[in-house]
Amino acid sequence: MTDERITDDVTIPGVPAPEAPPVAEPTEPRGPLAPKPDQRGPEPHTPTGAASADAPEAHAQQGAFLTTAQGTRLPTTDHSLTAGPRGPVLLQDHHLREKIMHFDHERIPERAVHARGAAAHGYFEASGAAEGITKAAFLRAGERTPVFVRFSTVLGSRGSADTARDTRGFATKFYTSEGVYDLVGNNIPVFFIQDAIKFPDIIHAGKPHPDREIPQAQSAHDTFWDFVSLHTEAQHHTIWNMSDRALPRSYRMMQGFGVHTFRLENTAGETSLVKFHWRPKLGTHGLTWEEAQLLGGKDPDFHRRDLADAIESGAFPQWDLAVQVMPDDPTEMYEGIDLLDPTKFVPEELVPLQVIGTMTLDANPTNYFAETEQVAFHPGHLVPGIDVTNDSLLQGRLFSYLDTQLTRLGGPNFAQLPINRPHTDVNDMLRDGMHQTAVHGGVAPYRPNSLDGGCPFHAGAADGAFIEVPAVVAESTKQRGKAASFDDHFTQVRLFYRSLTPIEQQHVADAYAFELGKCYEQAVKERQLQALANIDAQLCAAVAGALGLPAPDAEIQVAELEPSPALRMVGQEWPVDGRVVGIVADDATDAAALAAVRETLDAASIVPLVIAPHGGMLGAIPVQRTPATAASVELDAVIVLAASEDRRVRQLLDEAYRHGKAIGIADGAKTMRDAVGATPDDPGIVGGDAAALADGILAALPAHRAWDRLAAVEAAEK
Ligand code: HDD
Repeated sequence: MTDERITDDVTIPGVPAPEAPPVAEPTEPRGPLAPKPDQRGPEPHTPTGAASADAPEAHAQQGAFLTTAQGTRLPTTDHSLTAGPRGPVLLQDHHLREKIMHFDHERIPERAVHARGAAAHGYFEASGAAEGITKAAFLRAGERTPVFVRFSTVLGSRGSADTARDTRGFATKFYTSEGVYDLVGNNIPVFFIQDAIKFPDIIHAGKPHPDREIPQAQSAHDTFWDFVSLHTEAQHHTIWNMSDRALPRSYRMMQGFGVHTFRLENTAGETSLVKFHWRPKLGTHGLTWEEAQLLGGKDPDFHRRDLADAIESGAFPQWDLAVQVMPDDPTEMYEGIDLLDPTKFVPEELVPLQVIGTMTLDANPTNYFAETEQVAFHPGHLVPGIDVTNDSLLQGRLFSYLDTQLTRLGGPNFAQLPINRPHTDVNDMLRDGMHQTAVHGGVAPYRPNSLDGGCPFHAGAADGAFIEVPAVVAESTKQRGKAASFDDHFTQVRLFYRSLTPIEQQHVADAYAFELGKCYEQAVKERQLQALANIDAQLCAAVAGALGLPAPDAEIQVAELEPSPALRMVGQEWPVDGRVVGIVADDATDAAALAAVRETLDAASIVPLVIAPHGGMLGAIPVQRTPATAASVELDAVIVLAASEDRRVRQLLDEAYRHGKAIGIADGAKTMRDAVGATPDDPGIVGGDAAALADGILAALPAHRAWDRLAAVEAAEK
């Protein structure tokens, strides 16, 4: 047989084939590239329980030659087997059928919620401060535990935009020596509903309308507001969603909360009620609503790109893990707050945070599907020393997270997927089932047995067994309904709103006005205005005014609490690592000045992006963006070294000005300042030589924005 039937060149009948260009492709078989150090996955689990990076499953592909799934080498993968050069395709083409069959089944169902996410590997280091409240081994002083963290949006599909106004998931898998512990939290400390039985309902209301499947990844529609105005327990979570917390600047600049109260137990058997908090070292920062909307089009991958880029460049994001510790008494209340009600939080001023360790994310996933998509979290993945409480939202979750994986991951063996495997011995007596990959030895997967040497044995407390805290369950009557302490749906909502700074309050009012302005149903808008009247009369008046509707009076008395400054995102200064600063320059820009600005920013761990009229180089300095590819929304600040007549560059500067970003304008580029209506006295506007510009930007960035300018611009634009 010759290879006459196979041609790699497309030719036109009757026209001689052109001379083949020199071949640039590799011609010699090569082995697979060695994985880079940052491409490490969780260590594969060997039969002995020891981790080995050399195990075959560490590298999914081996050998230099293309093969079938059965390992048979292939001569080509570009041509089906046909009867003659122009004839029909033969059914016997085993390679074609295998390839297409596999492709046809590449997709799995996306998560019912939190479908869009991005993840990273890292480690958690315990300070030991938690030893007094929990016996969990991974929280002992000096313990270092591998982690995998997945951040997500809740409502959107897998392909939706990162910057939608939404709650963010913050799920952490700790591969501890005592088994996997999952802390499956959000970036908002309260939840929409008090009971898991309503979860399908709130999600049905938030997801796109079932007839036209719009809007995607948004709460600005009738069914969402219908639900939250009818189930007023949802008002608390909703006002957090209307705040800038629902528009994070970055996953790296986002808090995380365990939401529920957990019961911790120490080695002496003493228990306490605990709330978990992740505190980002870079502070908590938001986008403006306009930035978020622009990014939805310009860079829908903004958050996942930011996370991956930061880790790849070595700017490893870090969070402190902190706890609020409340006494475990039979009331399960603290200062009037029902600790079993997930629509309530405990203000930090009431119970201060105590840091118990630090998490660092230092490696990007090697393969999105294998890791980020297939990771399966579950609030019931617990380790000794951390137990659940009777929070009925949490109790329902304990069912849902296992159950959902049966559809999503196709069977009960998802714990064997590399990303989900514990980094410790597994001896579980679970057998068979779809996608079983283990070859279990022995004949007696039951106990006690006399045929496999009695193994596995029961563990006692001394062997690190997970033994439920013997919390007393009061003898009671079966019922459907909640305690009276769950009835207050407004006090903490008012507390949240009244704790914010004026500009944060303004953004909340603007968000309600936008979202309700997208609703069609008058009754829904009016019902939500009634809820706002109960929260704050001024907030209600502002939103009602924007909607052109009368502001109702409050219909209930809501208690006034001392504001909680910890709820504010504005007013502090934070490290600026990994921030992005655009530098507008051109061929006439002084090369030394440009180099000096870049170096100063680089030394402060800031990413400088040179924006020039053309790609390539400005002298010795590479250009990263042109007017066609630059966008204000990917920048935290701008330095203008060269005036530009380009409409797109001026628009970039105009947006940066309007969004309150720090702007440095060189003396020679003052026309740009005038073009966007800025004055030298505006907050966050810096002038001077190159050194002064870079220093000025470094001084302005820790506050995140020039808040006074932003407030003035937003007020003027109304
Ligand atoms: Fe949930 C996924 C967080 C209530 C049912 N949830 C999911 C994820 C996060 C949360 C971060 C994504 C995990 C990942 O990245 O794979 N969920 C929460 C928080 C809640 C909460 C903080 C309240 C405090 N969830 C909740 C309830 C139910 C669910 C009450 C059902 C009764 N959640 C699910 C789910 C998901 C999920 C359907 C979808 C995919 C998955 O679990 O693995 O089972």
